[in-house]
Amino acid sequence: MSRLIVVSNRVNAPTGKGDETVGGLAMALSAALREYSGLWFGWSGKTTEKFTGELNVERCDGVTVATLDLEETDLNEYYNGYANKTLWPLFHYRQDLTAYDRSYGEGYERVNQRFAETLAPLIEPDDLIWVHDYHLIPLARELRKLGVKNRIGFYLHIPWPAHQLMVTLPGHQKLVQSLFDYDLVGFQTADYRQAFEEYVLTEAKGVMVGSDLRAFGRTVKVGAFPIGVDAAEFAEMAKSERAWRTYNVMMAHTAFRSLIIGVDRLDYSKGLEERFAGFEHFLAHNPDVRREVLFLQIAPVSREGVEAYQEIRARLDSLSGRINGEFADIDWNPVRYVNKTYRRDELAGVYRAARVALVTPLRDGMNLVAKEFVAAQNPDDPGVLILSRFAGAADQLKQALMVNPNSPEEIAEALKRALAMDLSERVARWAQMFENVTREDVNAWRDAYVGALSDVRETHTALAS
Ligand code: GDG
Repeated sequence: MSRLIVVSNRVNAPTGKGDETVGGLAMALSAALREYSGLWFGWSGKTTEKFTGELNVERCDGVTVATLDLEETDLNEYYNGYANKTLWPLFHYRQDLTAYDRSYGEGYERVNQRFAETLAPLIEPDDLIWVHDYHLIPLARELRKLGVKNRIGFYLHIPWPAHQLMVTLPGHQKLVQSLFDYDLVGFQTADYRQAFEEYVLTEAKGVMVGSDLRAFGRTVKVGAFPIGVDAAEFAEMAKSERAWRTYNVMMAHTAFRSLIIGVDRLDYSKGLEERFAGFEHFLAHNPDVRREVLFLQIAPVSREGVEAYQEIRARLDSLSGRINGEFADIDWNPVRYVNKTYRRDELAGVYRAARVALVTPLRDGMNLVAKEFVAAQNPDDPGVLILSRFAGAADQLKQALMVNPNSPEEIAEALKRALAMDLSERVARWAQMFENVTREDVNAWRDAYVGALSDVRETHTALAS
């Protein structure tokens, strides 16, 4: 069996001690690496004064990780710059927040070269290379320049934007062309794959060759591979001692009220302000039941180096304060808004204690929280998922109460319906979603992707000769 090399911007290998606070993606990638013994390569999260290309190699819970340090300028131009101020907002349909700065683009190219130069000597002839996410789109091109002929796959965790949005990016042709140095390009959903195909067919005069795409003189396989969670592990974790403890704390604090929860990185794509507005609308229009609920929003801060994130944090502070100011009583606060990060088993307990989950991103590649919530429910008394139609997960979790996250009325209406839903309907909806998250779990995702990449015949060798 070929070795697998996973490349991602950050390497967040779990310690295996059960005290994980890393996200679902990190768990998914380390599961993949344990299965196909291999290597996880990426940025260490540390900066150095002068880039040396020196590798830090260690073993973490059965996974070999190799990381490199980057310069402060790299961090500003590549990570905070092009990745998080240009591609992230644009691909999440926030053209208003998208910064087009030449130095960001240059830093992005430079760091991708640095990744390639450091990684290339570690690659053995039969290795499969799996590159993750928008930070590293040009990596295959840089590796090919260095003579790497291995099968290389790319997986995009975030949405691929509509054609008319993509063309607003200066240098979009070059960026898209670099995806044709991969053998396989994977998306979360069929919609995103189609958006990519539409760009290639219209903008790059590409053609479909069977289910492959041909453009820029190369052929690439494209596919939709919806990411999953480790549903079995999550369901187990929800019954763990620590999860029970958290569950009991939650139950005691809600004092027989219905708990509504949201769990998201503090990011403008997650629709937090709109969600708060939806909850406020619910409180304002349902005076008879409003004291029976408590909304807990867990939102660990992220990307604090980017102004848009500082701004949304300030706005949410004031919004939660305003809602509490308006509706709270001496013995009850409707909103509990927390910026702390919790352990995964504690989160599982919180999910299980919740009657309703509000997962209402404005755009989201997939959204793992929706799937984790489903996996953690008590089968005899499951909670209700309210889901944005703009989350990739909406494609699979069709029994959720679907909402347009831009409409406070729809969110409020769905909340009312969820809180009143009888047990038999809750069980029926949940059971189908649970079947889906269990069948299309993280292992199925990994096997489908790695299987498709392994099946690619040596196209680059063939084309080069
Ligand atoms: C990208 C795409 C796509 C959150 N708070 C805590 C915590 N989390 C964990 C959740 C979940 C993960 O973080 C967040 O996953 P998402 O899917 O919502 O989102 P992104 O971080 O935006 O990730 C997304 C994903 O990649 C995978 O392809 O679904 O669309 O944007 O696992 O549980 N984890 C812990 N403590 C917290 O307080 N331990």
